[in-house]
Amino acid sequence: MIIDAAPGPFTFDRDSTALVVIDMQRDFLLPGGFGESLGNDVSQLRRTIEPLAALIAAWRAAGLPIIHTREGHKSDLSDCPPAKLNRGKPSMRIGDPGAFGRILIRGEYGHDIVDELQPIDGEIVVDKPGKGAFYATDMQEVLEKLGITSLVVTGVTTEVCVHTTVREANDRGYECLVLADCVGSYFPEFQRVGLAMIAAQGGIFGWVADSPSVIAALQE
Ligand code: TIU
Repeated sequence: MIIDAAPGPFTFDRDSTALVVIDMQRDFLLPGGFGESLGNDVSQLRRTIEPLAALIAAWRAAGLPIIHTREGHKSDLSDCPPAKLNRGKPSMRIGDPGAFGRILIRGEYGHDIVDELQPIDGEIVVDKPGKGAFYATDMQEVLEKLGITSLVVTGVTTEVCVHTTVREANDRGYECLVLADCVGSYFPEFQRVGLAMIAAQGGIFGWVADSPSVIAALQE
């Protein structure tokens, strides 16, 4: 399949490409949740839900693999370094009781994926303690087992977990296409510049396109 992308066409095969959906979790996306408590405008992230739901439906219909990730920690926070726990001065911190359970703790309601994008049986969920999907996870093993060499990357947030994951993947030899309408940042300027950084310098660590062109290619 060939996708019209920046900085040029992105080519991928059905049998070696996975869709990666990063951290579409209630704690980041729901009004009243952790993300909003940090002073963020969650509508900047919520605009990705509808196009992502359409993309996931097309990806499922094509029978290709989907990997969802969730950022979060064990209930005793033993996998959360103090440098992460103490960062900034938020009104709520990781592990504190929030509107949707303890914030970013595995097993809590807020840690799980929003209703619209819930994984179905057979889809892989990678739980990660960091921003990147490769650090301290079995992501690479999962991809190798599936014979995956290309990733179509979506989710939140563009400049944090999406960027970190794409940079980690690029360094490991994966070709990454990031879909602009399916990734979101709380900050519009970071969204724009975050995407520009990926495709600059001849695609220094990836390609950027929109989901309708991927959906059209899947349906060819
Ligand atoms: N998933 C992800 O990006 N985690 C973050 O903490 N992002 C922020 O932008 N805060």
